[in-house]
Amino acid sequence: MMSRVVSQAAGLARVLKAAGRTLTLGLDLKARKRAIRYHYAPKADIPIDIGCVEVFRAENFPDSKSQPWLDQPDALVQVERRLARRKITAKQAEICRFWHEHGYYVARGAIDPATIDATWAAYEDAITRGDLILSQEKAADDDLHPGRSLNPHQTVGLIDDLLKNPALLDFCSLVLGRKAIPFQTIASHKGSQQSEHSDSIHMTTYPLGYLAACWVAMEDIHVDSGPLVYYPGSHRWPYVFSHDVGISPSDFQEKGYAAYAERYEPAMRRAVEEHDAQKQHFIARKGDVLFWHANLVHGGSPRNAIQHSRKALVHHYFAEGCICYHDLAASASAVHGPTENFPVCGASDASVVKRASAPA
Ligand SMILES: O=C(O)CCC(=O)C(=O)O
Ligand SMILES: [Fe+2]
Repeated sequence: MMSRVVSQAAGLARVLKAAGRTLTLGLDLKARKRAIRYHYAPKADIPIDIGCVEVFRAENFPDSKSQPWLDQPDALVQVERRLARRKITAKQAEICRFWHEHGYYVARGAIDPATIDATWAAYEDAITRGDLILSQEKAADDDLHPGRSLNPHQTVGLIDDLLKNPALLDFCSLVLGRKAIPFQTIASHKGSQQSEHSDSIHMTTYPLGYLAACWVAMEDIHVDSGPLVYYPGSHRWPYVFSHDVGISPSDFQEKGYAAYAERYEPAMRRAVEEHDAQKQHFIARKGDVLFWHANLVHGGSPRNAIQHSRKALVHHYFAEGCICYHDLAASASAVHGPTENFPVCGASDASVVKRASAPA
């Protein structure tokens, strides 16, 4: 017990030394560690003190040029350099080139059918036991499939295992250029028919672009079930945030997702038209995985035949070390822990830019 405390203290001392800053008083040991780990975006060219951010909205962060490596103008040169130095394999180089150009990647048969079946059976068991309660979210009177479940990995161990599957984590770490941290899961029995969007308005990072997602087909996906759709290359379009479409934090507090449907969704439909973008449908076999970039525009296509299920698990991963927040709700992400555990504004070292954000 004593040696654990000593080694915890030694570990903390090392973290502090490396970070070169003093402790924030008033936090318990665990909270202090967490606060330090997520204190600011250390790789950002303009670091931010998370404790100074009053309103977590994209317009309140500086225009950092610290993009993920595959978003940088010389990404292809960097890929060749890493390949030549044997830091990545020929297959990884191919993935990286494709990601840079198109903002997504399809890994056929990435997860074996036995794992898929066992994971889905565990999910169904949790529903049958009443450990997970799904709302109906009926799309029509004859829609018999249940609605989605948010974060089922917190209840179902096998979903948590799949979220942390090394092949998925390694892929995301490769394309993000930093260690991928599992954040959120969504399980669905049926097509979402969700309007086109970029995940960056829901799961935002500072600096931008440090999110990756994947969609795991938990069965063979029928073409009429409302497959996932995506627009190759749309990750290069300008990011669209709440501020850009006139949604203020109070609009979202008062109207919730109605404000998003009124302003953001039409803006994204316009963007798709203006870019004359080519829509792709993810017609997957069980175990196929589609990975996408933080800003790739995607959604759920119409369910042409309501009787078809469309079983899937979606995972979202953040890159370690960035600030993660929900632009729409103007709130910090749960990966940082409770906001009351954030360091007080100004507790970081002197090189951190202190930026008090103006409430919108
Ligand atoms: O499954 C879908 O249809 C859409 C899922 C999605 O957009 C997401 O989880 O980010
Ligand atoms: Fe999404």
